[in-house]
Amino acid sequence: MAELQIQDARLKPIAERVLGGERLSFDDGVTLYRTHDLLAVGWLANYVREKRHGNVCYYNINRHINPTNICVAHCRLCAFGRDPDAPGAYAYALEEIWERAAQGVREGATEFHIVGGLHPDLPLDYYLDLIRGLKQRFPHVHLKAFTMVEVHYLARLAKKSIRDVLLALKEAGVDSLPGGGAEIFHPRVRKVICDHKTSGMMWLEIARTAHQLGLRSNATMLYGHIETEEERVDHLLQLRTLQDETKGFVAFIPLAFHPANTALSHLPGPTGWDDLKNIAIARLLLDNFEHIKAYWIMLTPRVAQIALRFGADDLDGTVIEEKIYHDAGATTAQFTPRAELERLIRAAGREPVERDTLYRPVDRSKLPPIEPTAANARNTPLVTLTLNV
Ligand code: V47
Repeated sequence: MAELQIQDARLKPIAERVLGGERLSFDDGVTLYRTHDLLAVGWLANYVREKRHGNVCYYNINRHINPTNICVAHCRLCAFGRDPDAPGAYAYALEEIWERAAQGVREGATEFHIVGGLHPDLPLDYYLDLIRGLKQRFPHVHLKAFTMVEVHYLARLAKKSIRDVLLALKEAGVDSLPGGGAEIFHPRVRKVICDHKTSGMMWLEIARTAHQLGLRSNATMLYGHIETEEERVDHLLQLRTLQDETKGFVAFIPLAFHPANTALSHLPGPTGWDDLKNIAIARLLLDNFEHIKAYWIMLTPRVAQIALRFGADDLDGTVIEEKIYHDAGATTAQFTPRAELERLIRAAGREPVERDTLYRPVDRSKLPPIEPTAANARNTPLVTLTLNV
């Protein structure tokens, strides 16, 4: 590995701690965010990344399913949620979700990533039936479903405890939870960007409960809006503390804010510099997280590829039909074929490994064959049924 060159002297003691395998502090985190010596920060993050994962870069074949975009939360950060009578509002019938899922399976999906709006009328049973139906039809596919925020809302609607809702979801077939809804934990920020949403404390408490019940989860941080550097570090260290306790987080995903079509559209959004900084600092502060994901949908494939030398070891998946960022003006594709993900990874000098949701290498010989025509089928329009519940 090339020698580390530090231009900002404040990074020297931090570099010594990283190279000595010591944990970084809150102040170290703030210094890392404040420095302009991005190459030194990236070098250190890459050092940690290569120590853990060598040259491997993971990706998966997955399909996003968003059962509904009807949402009562009205988060200012979001362009996806709609009022029930707003143009473009939808709630899929279960049959339609299963049909979309079948398409995903034909395309080789090993994971369904299922998140949606907080619908005022869809009962817990709709979600349990959705999951049971998927598990019954596609038992080999991992169901990564419902954020802590959705779990909280479902518990309130069903007048059940968080624990009981998580247990019911697990029993129905949920295998793990995605990392969304974390945003920035600090109440000052939440009050502005998502004031009606589950609090940061509650998000962490639901993650703790899920982990205690044997449901692993991811964690995210939404950056590039109104948050300060201190609030980012606080967010990361709260995740680190919980991970010390439960060891339940699988991967951390920094999410770049896309302002278009949101109530915060006057904000400029993060730059490429912020993107690489957030990947690298996550890798350095989250010493108890195994995986840092460069989510290409948010970062663009080009920045995500560079992130593979700044601390990230995963590009996420083929995705298919991403709605949340595309409603917020993302111009990336909604789908990247497996061959293209592998090409991006190889071009960055890394070795692609197809993984499942829990980062076990996928043995394709044990799975149904990927249909050669499936990539074209993604454009087949599906009839959207509106539910009356
Ligand atoms: O929680 C919403 C974010 C998240 C916007 O667990 C926005 O593997 C940017 O969590 N601009 C949902 N971001 C997505 C998510 C995720 C994605 C990929 C993988 C995983 C995983 C999780 O999207 C929300 C919110 O933080 N979001 N609106 C927006 N305008």
